[in-house]
Amino acid sequence: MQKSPLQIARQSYQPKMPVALQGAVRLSAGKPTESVADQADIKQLFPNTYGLPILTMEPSDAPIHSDKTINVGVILSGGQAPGGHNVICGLFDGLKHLNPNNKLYGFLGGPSGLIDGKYTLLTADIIDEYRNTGGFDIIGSGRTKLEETWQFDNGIKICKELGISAIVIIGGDDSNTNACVLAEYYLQKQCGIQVIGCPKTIDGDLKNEMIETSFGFDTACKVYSELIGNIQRDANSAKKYWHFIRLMGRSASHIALECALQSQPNVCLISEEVEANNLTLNDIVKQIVDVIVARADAGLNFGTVLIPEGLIEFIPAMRVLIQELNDLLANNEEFAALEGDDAKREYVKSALTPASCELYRSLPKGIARQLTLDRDPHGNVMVSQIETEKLLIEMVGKQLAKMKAEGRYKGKFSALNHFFGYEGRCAIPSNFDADYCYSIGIAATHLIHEGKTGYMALVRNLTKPAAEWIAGGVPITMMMNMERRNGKMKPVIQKALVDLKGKPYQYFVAHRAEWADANTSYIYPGPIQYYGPAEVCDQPTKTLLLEKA
Ligand code: FBP
Repeated sequence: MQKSPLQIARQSYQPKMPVALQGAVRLSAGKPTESVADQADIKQLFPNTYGLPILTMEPSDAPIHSDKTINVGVILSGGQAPGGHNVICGLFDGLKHLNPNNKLYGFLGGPSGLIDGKYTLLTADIIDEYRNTGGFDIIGSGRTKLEETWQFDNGIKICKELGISAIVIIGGDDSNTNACVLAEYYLQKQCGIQVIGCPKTIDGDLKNEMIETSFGFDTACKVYSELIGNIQRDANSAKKYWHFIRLMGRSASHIALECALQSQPNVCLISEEVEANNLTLNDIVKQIVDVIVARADAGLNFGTVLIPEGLIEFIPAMRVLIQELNDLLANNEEFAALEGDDAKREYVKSALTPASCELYRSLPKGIARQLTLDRDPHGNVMVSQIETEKLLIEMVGKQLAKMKAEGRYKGKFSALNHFFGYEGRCAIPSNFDADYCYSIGIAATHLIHEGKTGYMALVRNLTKPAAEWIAGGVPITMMMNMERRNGKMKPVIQKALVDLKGKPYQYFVAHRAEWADANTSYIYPGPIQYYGPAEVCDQPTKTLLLEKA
């Protein structure tokens, strides 16, 4: 495989680590924990893994070598996030330090690899090829849900064949929920298989009191912010385009908010705010139009608008429409068999409630069609395929044309659309993500070695230099609550949406008027730097810095 000079150089980058993880560790246990909500239900559903203490890793003088040999299986689950390979490298190195005879197997293509018994033995040669690289291609990823007993039992069978006594699941909130269910089931069955989770997702919504950030968020936001900065510089040079930029992130607006903090665009929409203020699509259009008109009055017919990809689901009326569509289209063979967009559109219109039907009919046909595309395995509409930026351009354009005819707008509106998502998910991990992920992998090894299960590996104190980071484990049940999924109440990890009382959002609110203003206050972050001064290369996200300030 041919490599770029940067790839070659990164292969020998040694991730920075907390002092506590640099040799043997000792676990110190805190008090018993409670789930974040619905304690009685979660306790009943997880009798063996509920209430476990938080664990902290401290340096120990004991020899690191252990006579016990362990075989571990690792799974990458869900969307790619920069740093996943380093979690696996940390796991591999951690296991080999404990005992060179320890083995690490990778289950192929995500959770389905465990169910179908598809795996590979990860050797030093393979691992070395993937150190500090982006992507999940070392073993592949997938979105199969691990939730059925027969799947868990297949897992036991393959683990017994390979002598695997621990499974590490690297995933987001849904995958770690499944990790917890699996840990509980394996304890009940007393089959001797531990399950450890690791916090992954570029979306940044797997965070809480103990998990400061999910890995991948840092790199992905830096990539998008670089691109936004480049576009802003172009906009400020040509002075003729409005750029509407949709950013990945499924539900929460953490990515859009972080990119706004890094690049200071003229407008950034925050879905959580839209929901809290019960805004309609027309309200949102008005917000954007007001900024465009004010800038046009100052002779500036250009600018940037950031749009979180989940926006559409946070507009209350749209949420109702999407929910009706989810219910209508779930396993609907009649709909699937219909030929052509028009027949499908008529079918949908005839089944919706009057209010949703009116909204559906008011949408541009392309967007309405995108709302009826296939759902993901969790039954969610795939927001990454809904071109909200085009919808907004069309609606804003119409409103401006109307205002022009009435003499209320004298500018020129020429808009371009962009969607940044896949560009950032497999980028070469920033130093932050490379270091953080490697430490997560090492921490997971120690949790396994100490016989723990139902825990998520954690590394915190992340705004301090890596040497001062604190490693440990948090019981996954602690992050859980009950939520309605597919019509049933289920135990799930609570998703972290943007906190409207939190410091990152408050900072944004305090500055957005000046960013919208005629005086351009763009920031151009430039590309991620891997070598150079720490203030350029090792900075965590603005979100993390503000949260910890
Ligand atoms: P995870 O939650 O699995 O980490 O995935 C996040 C994400 O990148 C979202 O931001 C996006 O909406 C979705 O995955 C896209 O999914 P897919 O990769 O299936 O197109």
